[in-house]
Amino acid sequence: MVGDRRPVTGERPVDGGPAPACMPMVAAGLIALAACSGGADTPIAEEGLAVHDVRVGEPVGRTSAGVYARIENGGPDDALVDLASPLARRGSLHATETAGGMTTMRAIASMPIPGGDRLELLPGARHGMLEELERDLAVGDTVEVVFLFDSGTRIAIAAPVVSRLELAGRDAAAHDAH
Ligand SMILES: [Cu+2]
Repeated sequence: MVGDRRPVTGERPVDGGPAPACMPMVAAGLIALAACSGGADTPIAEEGLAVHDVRVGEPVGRTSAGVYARIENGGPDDALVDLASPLARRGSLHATETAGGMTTMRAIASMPIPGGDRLELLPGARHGMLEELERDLAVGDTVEVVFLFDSGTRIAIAAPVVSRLELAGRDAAAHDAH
């Protein structure tokens, strides 16, 4: 025991960037942990941008993989403009569209996130992609995904590769809650 005087720790990383709040190995502090435990309908209490619940989908055809996340913006209006990863030649942002029974993905340049709002990247909806993967990814691997914002903010998250079954199950459960 060290007595009742505890240091104030971890509310913001010392480099000034937004906290990668859902990474368990980062000392993200009580504010971030509380935010991580909240679902999509909880108020956005953080300052600035925070990226939560990042998952990389099991690659389809081995060359590209979807990226799914919940991004919360407790600061001024911003926009997600790109993704990057050391394991991919490039990233992209996609909208999923269904017309005449055909589902297609269309690249989009920017996904706005107004201040006080959130952006959800979900299977079958708006999502990110890592393209031209440098190596095979397997379920259980960890991939660094960097989220790039219009403001110049960059947030790097170590994200798990999850199976398509798990992606479908989680998002079905999330939609049931609405
Ligand atoms: Cu896509």
